[in-house]
Amino acid sequence: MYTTQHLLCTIPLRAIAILSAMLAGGVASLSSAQYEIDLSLVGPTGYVSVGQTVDVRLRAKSDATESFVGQNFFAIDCILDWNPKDVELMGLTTTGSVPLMSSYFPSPTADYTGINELAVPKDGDALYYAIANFGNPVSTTGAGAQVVTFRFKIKRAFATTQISIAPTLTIDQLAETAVYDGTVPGLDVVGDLVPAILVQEPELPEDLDGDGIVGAGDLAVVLSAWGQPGPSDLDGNGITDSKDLARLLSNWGATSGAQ
Ligand SMILES: [Ca+2]
Ligand SMILES: [Ca+2]
Ligand SMILES: [Ca+2]
Repeated sequence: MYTTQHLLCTIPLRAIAILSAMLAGGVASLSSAQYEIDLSLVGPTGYVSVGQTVDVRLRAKSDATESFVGQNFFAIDCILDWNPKDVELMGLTTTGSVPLMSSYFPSPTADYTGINELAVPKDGDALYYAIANFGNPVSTTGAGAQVVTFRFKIKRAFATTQISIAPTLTIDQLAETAVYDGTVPGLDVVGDLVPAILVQEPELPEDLDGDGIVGAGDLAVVLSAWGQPGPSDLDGNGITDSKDLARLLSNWGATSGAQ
């Protein structure tokens, strides 16, 4: 009969995490885990532009409100989902991230789910694995932990595009986004999945209603948002005011390719 120690010596760590998760299925209600770990993709706060390479950080944060308790993770399986016409996945970097034993896209030959069709997947979905150093799970309390940074290149013009984390995906076999805690048997403690939204500067910012021409519809938007922040704050001084009205009037009748 195999002892636990024997198993640890002969089974890859990845398999231990999966085995632990399988074992957890029957005893989840007995677990002491109280908190989930939310995964967020965090992109640039400003506008992106065609040809630019942007960093999208994967962050893991315990949903505990107190900073002195929370949840650790031992391993993360993360399914990325994006529009391959809008952006191209270029790879990942661990610079600035928490220390991990492994942080990678499983190679196409090792990825039994079939999600990773290339070493750096290009078709709009990718499977990423993070594994903590053995015996040293990662704390996600307080501000949370930066797990890894994905690099994307902006391929074409768009208003917005979303890079998200899919809860599940089936190509060859069912894959699930999961966060394994460090306990034995391990539990999946994944919580909310938060996407990154990339935004490009509009070709014609004064066309607030998006009909392709600066006109009465846009004037109505400015007047209805008077004194407030938002897209109608064209000069970015924090409120919609006479400066924005002047800018709109000076572009009256201008058209964009959207018309
Ligand atoms: Ca893929
Ligand atoms: Ca308009
Ligand atoms: Ca303004």
